Parts: sequence; C-alpha cells; structure tokens
Amino acid sequence: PQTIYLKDYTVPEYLIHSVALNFTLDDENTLVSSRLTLSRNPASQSHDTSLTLSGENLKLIRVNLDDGDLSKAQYLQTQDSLIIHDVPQQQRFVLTIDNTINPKANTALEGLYLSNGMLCTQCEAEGFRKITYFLDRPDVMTLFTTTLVGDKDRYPVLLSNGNKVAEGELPDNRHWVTWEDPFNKPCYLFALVAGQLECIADRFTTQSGRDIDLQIFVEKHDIDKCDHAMQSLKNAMSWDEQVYDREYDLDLYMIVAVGHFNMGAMENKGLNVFNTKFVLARPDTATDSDYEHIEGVIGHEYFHNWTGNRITCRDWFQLSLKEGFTVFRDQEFTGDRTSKAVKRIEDVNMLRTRQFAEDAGPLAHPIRPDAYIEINNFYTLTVYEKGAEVVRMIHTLLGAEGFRKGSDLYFERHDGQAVTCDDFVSAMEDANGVDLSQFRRWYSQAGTPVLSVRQHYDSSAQTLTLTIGQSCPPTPGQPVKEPLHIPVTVGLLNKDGSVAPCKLQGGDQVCDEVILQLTQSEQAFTFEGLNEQPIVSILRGFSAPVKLTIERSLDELAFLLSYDSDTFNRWEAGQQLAGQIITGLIADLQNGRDMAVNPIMINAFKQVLEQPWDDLSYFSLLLSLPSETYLAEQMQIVDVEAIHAAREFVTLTLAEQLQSQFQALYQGNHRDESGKFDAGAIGRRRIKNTCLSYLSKLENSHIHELSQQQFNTAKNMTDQMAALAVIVNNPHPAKQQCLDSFYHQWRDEALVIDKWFALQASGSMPDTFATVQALMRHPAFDLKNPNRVRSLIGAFSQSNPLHFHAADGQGYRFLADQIIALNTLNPQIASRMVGALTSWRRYDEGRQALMKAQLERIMTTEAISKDVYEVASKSLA
Ligand code: B3K
Ligand code: ZN
Repeated sequence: PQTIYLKDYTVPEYLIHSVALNFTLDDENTLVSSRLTLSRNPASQSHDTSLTLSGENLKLIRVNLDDGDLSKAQYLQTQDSLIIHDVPQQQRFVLTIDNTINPKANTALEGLYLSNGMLCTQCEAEGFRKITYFLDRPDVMTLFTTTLVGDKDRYPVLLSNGNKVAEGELPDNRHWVTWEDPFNKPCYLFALVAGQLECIADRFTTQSGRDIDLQIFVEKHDIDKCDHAMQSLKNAMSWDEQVYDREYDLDLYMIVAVGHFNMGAMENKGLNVFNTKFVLARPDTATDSDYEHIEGVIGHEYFHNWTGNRITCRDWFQLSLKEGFTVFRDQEFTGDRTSKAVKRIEDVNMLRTRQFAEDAGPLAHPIRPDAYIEINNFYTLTVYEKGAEVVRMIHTLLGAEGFRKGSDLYFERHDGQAVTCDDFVSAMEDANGVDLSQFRRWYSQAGTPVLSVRQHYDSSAQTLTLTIGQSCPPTPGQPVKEPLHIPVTVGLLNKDGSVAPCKLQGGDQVCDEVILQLTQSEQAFTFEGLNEQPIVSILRGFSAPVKLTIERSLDELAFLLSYDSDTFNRWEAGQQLAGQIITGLIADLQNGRDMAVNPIMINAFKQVLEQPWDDLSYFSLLLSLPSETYLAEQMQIVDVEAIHAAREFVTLTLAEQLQSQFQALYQGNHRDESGKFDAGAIGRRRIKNTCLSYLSKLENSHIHELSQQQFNTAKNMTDQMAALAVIVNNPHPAKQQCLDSFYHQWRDEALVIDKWFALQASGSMPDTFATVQALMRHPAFDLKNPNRVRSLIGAFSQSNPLHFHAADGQGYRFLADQIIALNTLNPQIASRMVGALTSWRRYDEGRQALMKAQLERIMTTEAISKDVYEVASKSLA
C-alpha cells in the first residue's frame, strides 16, 4: 500500500464548477449519471493534458466529452481511477459519465449502501469515489444539483443536499425529485437518502428573522423517539448565534437516523446522516448520558456547517482544522447546557485514558499528521480530542474576547474556501496582534508533554518560586522534540483554604489566578507578597493536554479536595489521592503483603459525603475512583489483575466504612422522576446510582433486594441500566433472570439491546469470556452492524481490561478472529478493533508475545485492507 505525504500536496489540476447528478435508484443496481462542468485550474503548474478522476468498485457504462461519446482508446480505466487522455485546456468542458453501483453488496458502509431497507450515503473521507468518478478531494468545491428517480412505494422519500427545486411523477409507479445546493461544497459533503421514512418537523427563526424548516427522518417504529434530538438542534442553532454569531444559511435542515453507521454522525450539507444512537431517545429507552451525548453530537454536526462546510479543509492532513475546532465548540455547548465542571472532567478523563495511550503508542501522530496510508485511520482521539485541546489553549491564551475576534476574522477571511490549520492560527494571530509561531509546534509534534514542577518558598523574601520543566518523549519518526508554548493556569491557597493573592514578580497585577506562559524547556516563575507558604493549585481546568508531575503528600491532596476553588483541580486532587493509594495497594499485592486503605482517604471521602452539594453530578464524580484504564496508564508494566483487585478492595472498604452515608444518600435521592431531564433530576439519579454501586459491593441479601427492586420498578433507562449493571457485576442470585427479562422487554429496540450486549461484554465476573463467546452466537448478534460489533467485540476488547487481557491469550485470539472476519466485510470497523492490540508493549513478556502473535496473524489476512494493514503493521514496527 502507498503512503501519502503532506509535503507532496499540490493544487488540483482541474476545477469542477458544477455537477448534475442523476440517480436511478435500485437496491442492487443503481444507475448514476454525472454531468461535470470542468476547466483547467489556472493555479496548477502541471502541463499534463490528461484528466484523472478517482473511482472505486464502479461499473462504467459510458464516457462523453462535450457531447461526443469517447471510444475506449480515449480513456483508461484502472482499479481506482478513470484517466481521460486528452481534455480541453483553454475552455470549460462538459464530461458526462454513466456508471452503475450495487448498494446492497456494500457492507463497508462507505459510498451508497442499504441500512434496514433504506438507501443512504457516507462520503467522508473518500467515499464519493464509490458512487461515481470525481475529483474526490476536499479542495475541489462544486455546485451540486441532484435528481433522484425511484419507485414510489419502495422509495417514497427522496432526499439530497440543499433545497427541493422540482419533483414529478413518471410511468411505472415511479417519481423523481431534484435538489439544488446553492453552496459550493467538496464531494465528501454530498448525501442522498431514499426509503420509507417518517418525519417530525419543526421550525427555527434565526436572529435575522429567517424561518428555517427542521426535519428529522427515521424508520416508522422510531418516530416517538425524536423529540429530544429536535430540541437539541434548536438549542445548538441558538447557541451558535449567541456565542459565535453564526446563523444557518439554507432554508431547510434535515437529519436522517440510520441503524448501520460506521461513526457517530455526518455533517453533509443540509442533510446530516446520523447513527440512530445519536438521535433516538425516550425516557424509558435512553439513559441520561445518552440524552447528553445526543445533544452534543447534534450540536457537533450542526456546528460543522460553519467549521467544516462553509470553510473546509484543503487536504485530509488538515482534518483537525474542522474536527478539533468543532469538538471544542460542542464541548463548550454541552458545558453551557449542563454543568461546565462535569463536562470538563468527562472530556479530560477520556483524553487521559484513551488519547494519552494513543500518543504514547506505535500509532502516535501529531494532530496534523504528515503521512497516512488510509485516511479513515486518522479520525482519531488525537485529531479530535487533542485537536480540541489545542484550540482550547488558544482560547485560554487569548481569552474569550480575543478568541472571538480571531474566529470572526477566520470566518470572514476564509468563507467558501478550503484552508489549512495554519490559516486558522494566522487568523487568531492577526486578530489579536500576537505571535503564535512557537505554539504552532502543537500541530506538528506528537506525544504527550510531561511537566515537572518544583516549588521553593523563601520565607524571608515572602516569595514562592515554581520551576517548571517540560519534556516530551520520542514518538515514531520524531526522536527529538522542541519545547512547546504551554499555558499553565495557577492559583494559590492559604492554609485555611482561602484564596491567596497571585502577584508575579515584576508584574503589578494581583489576581486570584494567573496563566503562566511556559515556552522554554525549564522556566522559573516567582510569586511575591506571600507571608505564609501557600498550597499551589496548578494546571487548573486542565489548561494544557500534558502529564503533570509534582510531589504531593496525601494530606496536601486531601486539603485540595476540600478547598480548591477550581472545580477541575478539586476533583483531580481526589483522583490523585485515590490513585496514590491504589498504586500502593497494587505494590502490596505484587509483593504478597496484606492490603489496608489509608484512613486519610476514608476521611477525605467522608468529608465530601458530609458536605451539601448543588451540583450532584459533580458530587458523584468526586466520589468516583479512577478507572482501571486510567490506572493502567500510570503503570510501567500494566498488571491488569492487581489493578482490578486493588481498586475493588478500595471500593469495598469505602462501602463498608461509609455504608450509612451511602445508604442515606441513596434513600434521599431515590424518587420517581422519570421523564425529567433537568440538572436536578439527572444529578439525583447519578448520585443515587453511584451509592448503589458502592453498596452492591457489600453483597448481602438486603443489597441484592435493593438492586432488584430498582431494576423491577425503574421507569427510566438510567435507573434500570444502573441496577442491571450492579446485578451483572456481582454474584447476584437473580442475574440470569434479570438479563433475560431485560432482553424480552427490549428485544425490539436495537439501541437498548446494544446496551444489553455491552454490559455483559464489559462485565467483571469470572464467566465473562464464555458469555462473550455465547453472545457471538446469539441470534441478535450481527457482524454487519457496527453498533452491534462495538457493543460486543468493542466493549470486551476496549472496556474490559481484566478479561480481554486474560493471561492465557484467549481474549487476543478471539479479537483477531473477529478482525479477520471484519476485514472483508467492513475494513473501517475492522481497523478500529485492532486498536486494543496496539498497546502490547505495555504488558508483561508473556502477554506481549501473545498480542504480537495475533497482530502477526492479522498481517497474514488474505486481501488485507489498507485500513487494517496500516494499523497492524505500524503496531508491530
Ligand atoms: N466528519 C464525520 C466523520 C467522518 C468519518 C469518516 N471515516 C463526523 C464528524 O466528525 O462530525
Ligand atoms: Zn466532526
């Protein structure tokens, strides 16, 4: 397979001014007729007079240039392209191409495919070439007109981008619709949907008074689960007006939910296509966190209309230009809609467990990669989540107002263009008169920087000096790193917990906190006017995506957990405290010593439990221990069994010691508020279920009854699922009975059955692997449905370290079997699943050998896809 490099970028040789697409729809044989108006690109240096279009798996029927059919000698068809030997160089020309495709045979779910009898498309990144021959690259922007023709009963609804401009009837029970998109767009934003769909409609009036029609299309059976998605869309539209002054630009916004989808959703212009998982919700079928994720993803795709569609990427190396910025926008949106503190913690948790692992592994890449084999492999946590952190740091450095000036300039300067990450940073610089040249290294350097902090208090000078060093470990292809420009937010606390003033030496401002600008590999910052040694709260709000090392005693951490006014650092202190204690217990286990939990931790938790809290979701997070995956990240050699045992031991000890507090909290927040999704009700459910999870460790008949009672009487999915989770993860006598009744209750709701699979696949009981194998044979399991694959194979390999990493290697062998089967069906999903094997260097020798052996076996897969090949080969390199 061929590697594509950023350094080889050249402008397109031709431009496509407009395209008229005509689809004669059929599940197995769709005819695509494409009429392209092209011309030579004056900006291109090339003198080649041929034209090469991309195309894959297409059956070519006819090529016509300026109204004359071309003979076979005038063009060449290859595996992945169509080369027209000679095209006009001086004037516009029209190329008409007819080809057919087979949507039903398309199990890769890229291009035009069938999902539960509905035809739909996914074109990003390079799926349009599976529909017709085209210049399939994001810097070729074109005006699209699309006509869909099909049987009236089979495809009553016919959708594409833009506005419906004409429709009519045809003989043989057929009809047609023509759609016109007035905005230039790259072909990756093209979409069509056809099928038997139901729709809910609403309206949004923009700030300038324009009325926008909003429509959500789903399968008939799901029409009662669209209200939350619709409300989310309206919330997103008004948020973007308020925060970024961005208004929607078409008269119609459509969302379609499909059951078979490789990712979460897709921002096609005016016609988003969504995974059902991020649209459908009813109180009894969706959890509170589902409700939140739906609003976040609806927001994300909506925000892409400006950050992605109006301004798109020049090439796929610039993916983070749209994704990093749009994730940052959706994070802020969710924070504003729910709890800023909770949202920040959840985002950082995800970054530190998953993205940091990616950045430390064999597939580490900068947020703007410089090479790829298969671009679909680069829709990563690094490009998305770390990309969002980089945008967030710009926001921190410039302040909210400065950032807004920068985004205004960016939108004004680049509207209608395909641009680079550099263009984005330049707009931020130019609008604020700042120099971000060193900051740009964040775009080109991979790896997670490590900050080490030393503190020195001088009592006679009444100063505190923080010496901060930065370093970044080598990553593939980048042995040496340059220092980065890192914003480090710092606050100081007095011994009584009150705020100590921050006054930097040489400065004249006294503030509650300061943003230190770290630019050198080591730098000292001195604070003055401190008549006692303060406690330092550093990297507040997680102001940069780095690992922080600072010597802290358990007492100091307990102090910060009680007093830090920064909600992120307050939570972080608790995590550090628990982390240190669990790490100590892991060492005890490894050395055959008895385990005992330091009372400092019990007392710290007791204090948290005894305080009054407004934000109960935040309170729940303060009571949550670091995950096994996060703890694994902190270890040189991951010991999955010891991590699990030590963490369970701490959980049980807390449950025993604080039983009455957990019980009281449970009772105090247990009431039926099904259907209520305000922060209060969500918080009460969350804290109650956190308590239930602790109490379940006590394993007595009273607790068994409590969880079963909650399971039986729950009227909302949050409570039902939380109860089932503790039943499944403890030796509960009614476990099988509850699982069966849950299945029978929900067998017609695919998304709920996904939860049923995922819960069992991520279970901790000893029979988990046997259960996973049995579930693979369950009639409801389907390797062709990505949601099912993720809920069973994905959950087991990525959310069940204890059983996936079983020392006998059966988890690894199982995963490799599935990857090999998926390679032919759906390369994108197959390659995602390889992820769980890439971290083999982090385990003991025995596991290393077993994981490597499976990666090597995957490498011998017949007809291995580029997707799987790239991830497996780079993992072994
Ligand atoms: N832009 C799409 C992702 C497309 C994935 C292609 N493999 C969803 C999103 O980020 O909004
Ligand atoms: Zn996106």
